[in-house]
Amino acid sequence: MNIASSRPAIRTTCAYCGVGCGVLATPDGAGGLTIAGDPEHPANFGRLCVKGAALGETVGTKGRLLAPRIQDREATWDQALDLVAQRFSETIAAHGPDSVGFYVSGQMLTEDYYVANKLMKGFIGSANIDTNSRLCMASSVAGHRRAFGTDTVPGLYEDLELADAVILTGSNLAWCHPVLYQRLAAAKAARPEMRIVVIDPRRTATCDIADLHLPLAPGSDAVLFNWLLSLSPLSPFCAEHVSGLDEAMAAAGQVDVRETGLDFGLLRQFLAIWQQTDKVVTVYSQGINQSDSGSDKVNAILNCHLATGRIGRPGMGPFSVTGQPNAMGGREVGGLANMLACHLELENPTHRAAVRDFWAAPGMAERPGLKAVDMFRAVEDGRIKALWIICTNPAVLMPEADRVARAIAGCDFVVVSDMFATTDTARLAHVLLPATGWGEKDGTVTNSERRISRQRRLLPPAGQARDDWRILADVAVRMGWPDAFGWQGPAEVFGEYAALSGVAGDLGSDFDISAHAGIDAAGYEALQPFLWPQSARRQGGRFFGAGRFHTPDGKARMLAVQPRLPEPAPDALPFRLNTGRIRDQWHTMTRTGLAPRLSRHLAEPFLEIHPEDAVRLGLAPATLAEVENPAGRAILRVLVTDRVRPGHPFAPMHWTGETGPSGRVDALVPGLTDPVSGQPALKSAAVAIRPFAARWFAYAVAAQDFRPDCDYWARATLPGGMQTEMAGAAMPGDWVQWAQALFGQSEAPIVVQDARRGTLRLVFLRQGRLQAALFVAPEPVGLSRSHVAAALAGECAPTLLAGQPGGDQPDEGALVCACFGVGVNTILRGIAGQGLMTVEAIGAALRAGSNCGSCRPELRALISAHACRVAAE
Ligand SMILES: Nc1nc2c(c(=O)[nH]1)N[C@H]1C(S)=C(S)[C@@H](COP(=O)(O)OP(=O)(O)OC[C@H]3O[C@@H](n4cnc5c(=O)[nH]c(N)nc54)[C@H](O)[C@@H]3O)O[C@H]1N2
Ligand SMILES: Nc1nc2c(c(=O)[nH]1)N[C@H]1C(S)=C(S)[C@@H](COP(=O)(O)OP(=O)(O)OC[C@H]3O[C@@H](n4cnc5c(=O)[nH]c(N)nc54)[C@H](O)[C@@H]3O)O[C@H]1N2
Ligand code: SF4
Ligand SMILES: [Mo]
Repeated sequence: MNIASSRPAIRTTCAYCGVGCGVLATPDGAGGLTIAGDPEHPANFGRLCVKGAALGETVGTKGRLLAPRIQDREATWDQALDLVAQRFSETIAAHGPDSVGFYVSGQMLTEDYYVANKLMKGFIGSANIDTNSRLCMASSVAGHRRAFGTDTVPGLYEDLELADAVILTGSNLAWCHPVLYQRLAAAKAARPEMRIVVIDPRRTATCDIADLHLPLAPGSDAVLFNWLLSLSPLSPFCAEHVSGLDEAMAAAGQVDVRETGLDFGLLRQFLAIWQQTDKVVTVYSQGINQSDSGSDKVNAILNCHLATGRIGRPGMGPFSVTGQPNAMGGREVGGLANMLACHLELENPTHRAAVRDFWAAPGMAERPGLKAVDMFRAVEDGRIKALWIICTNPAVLMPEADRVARAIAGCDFVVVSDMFATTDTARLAHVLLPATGWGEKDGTVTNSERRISRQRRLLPPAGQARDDWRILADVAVRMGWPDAFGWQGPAEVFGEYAALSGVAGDLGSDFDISAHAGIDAAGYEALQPFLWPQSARRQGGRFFGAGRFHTPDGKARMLAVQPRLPEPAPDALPFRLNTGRIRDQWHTMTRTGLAPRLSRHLAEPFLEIHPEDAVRLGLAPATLAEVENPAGRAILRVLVTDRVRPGHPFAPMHWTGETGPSGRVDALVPGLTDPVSGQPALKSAAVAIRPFAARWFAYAVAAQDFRPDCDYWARATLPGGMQTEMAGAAMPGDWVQWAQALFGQSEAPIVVQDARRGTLRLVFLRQGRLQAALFVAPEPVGLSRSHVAAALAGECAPTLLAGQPGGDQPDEGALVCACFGVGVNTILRGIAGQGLMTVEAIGAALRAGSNCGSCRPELRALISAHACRVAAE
């Protein structure tokens, strides 16, 4: 037996999405990890998606912030912590508690979150702590609280499997919650009579398993669900346990369903499914939440489930899926500016007093703090003078991102805690604090079905990095509160939190995990995944099935929803830009960007645009589009596809100043928010689009990091180096000099020029090994990326300058299966040449799709595209 395999696997939880998959991680003793799905974890039963499977490739010290920095100079922890405590204390003394703010994240562990919240709301005495969950879950929280009296997700993952119909609206589950999608797909395969409906203006990969896709007009969900409500079968549950039916029905009866733009055939099919199926789960996510009427959309959905009594029983219920690994934990712990811990309410004096007494808090916040968008406005106009940003990258992913970046840059004192040194936000900090990341810290997270699981430490911290909870506590101690922040480890923090939840439980809160109050280190170490609540009163399970809600009269409330459609696009900005995620990247890619295989699926920022729009605008495939509005500008690669509706293009959100400065789409998103939840409308920026007049396009690879200076560029990690796509409106005077400067090379390159075609190829070699290569053309560069990229990792083949593989090396094309590195061309050859006409046949012959399954929708699409072509011939 070798040493690696003799090490025991450690049970932990994935770093990424809200599915919260259990992971078995085996440290190799040299800083590496072997990753497998935990067969015993109830979220995933052993499955992982490609991001989870690649976790081992994202740990280590590359790019990490290894020591504290003050004004770009390395500092000791004592210097940095003293300075942070001093500046916050001075600012509070001079300008009051509301002159400081914390902007935190649903990727913090519960223990980190608890400490941040306690410090701000109980000791500093302000509620100016808000979280990126404001951009993510706030409308769901508001909708839940209005309908149920508390922010509680009623159901469990198994309800998706037990349902006879699953409606997914504003959710691209296949890419964003892949393991939950796989569970649903498996249930559908076992029971093909189960109906799946996808409601999304885009035809996403999720539609692959759908019986029905409703490509509704963007923003018209409340019209659709009101219409559904007006034709819903009413249940005795509703008569007994729900108030507000008449008002909600009256409002629902007024809608004109034609505003959804859906044809009546589709609507009739949808209605039939809804009317004839009792066991229905409605899953919703950012296509609902991220809207200036997101809360009302949530309530329009909840209304339908309350009217029909389809809630809190097996196989039925509304199901808001959370995005970040601890988005749910953050809601429980009171991370939002208008909440206290354990679902207690900041505006409720009894709740406030209970928390104040429990904490022995000297300065309990009395009123809600600023919500994310307003918080950065307060930073901009100087009301907030000291800001601490933890575990989030607002200079990229807040709406009006350029304005937010300017506000941060203009703030008197900015502290950023991050794992990485060079994020767009970290670059704006006065003090940079190195945080431990996934695999280096201990704590808990709560997933979308309210299951609390441990994340466990697997590796030593990178450099001097420290855990977020500890950094926060160390600052609190220095601000004068040693007793309240004197924990020895995260187990003590969790134990205190669980004890507070008992107090909340006594006040009637549903969030009560007091069974774990005062847990000791051994108990914390051994903690198994569990569903809350866990108290003497109640253990786990679904909520609301018995019809008891957290309202004064115990009834759920239906709301009269008046749908608000997006304002018509102004003539000058005729397109509505939809934004969201891609399969293999996580947000600003600080971690997923490190794994070469995750960059091969989609390696640059793009604009999916309908063929009619593309023709009208003169946008050719693979060229560049300039997208603009008064807030900002972006340049994106054109991807012509009828998956999107005319007038409603889509762009991914992942690129940053570090990875593709012209691809920061939030520069285009205005700071328009939902009046109830404060959640911004991130899916509908009004923009103008035109071709970007590029005079040259280029593709480059290099063994060393390089950062181009041109109008458009986007880079991605390769095995043994990196690649960049580039383009410019102005021609460099001398390409050789330009390339030498770009790659930091002093030697002369080998140059091959084709004057007739206007192409240029430059290669820098050292001792037979490829250092860098640049391929320039007047149109989008057509060459085998995978072939050139492979030359970096291995011997430089003589065919490199041709940019195409030799006869013995077929070109893989764009990567489809990231687990086994199978490209689109290999798959197409398998389909056309070997007759592999099912996903299973492709898996058996080529291995593609046979591991994590994330690419199975794409495999199916390739098969059906081939079948269509054959049928048309
Ligand atoms: N691969 C990957 N997975 C992730 C993440 C990631 O970065 N990468 N991030 C995680 C996080 S934090 C979150 S919040 C979740 C988000 O998960 P999702 O919400 O599923 O993802 P999005 O791509 O933001 O948007 C979902 C869909 O909403 C659609 N949409 C836009 N406008 C409308 C509309 O008016 N009505 C309807 N019905 N649909 C509309 C979009 O076309 C899009 O397909 O994903 C999580 N999982
Ligand atoms: N246009 C548009 N914009 C969006 C969205 C959209 O759909 N469209 N979605 C919104 C949503 S739902 C979300 S959730 C946000 C996400 O937006 P962000 O949270 O801002 O994005 P991330 O890239 O995940 O930023 C997390 C940062 O924390 C760092 N980090 C990771 N682990 C740790 C840790 O343990 N401690 C510390 N201190 N740092 C750590 C990472 O390196 C990274 O820099 O984006 C929002 N913005
Ligand atoms: S679905 Fe993928 S990203 Fe989400 S928790 Fe599971 S393995 Fe991680
Ligand atoms: Mo999110």
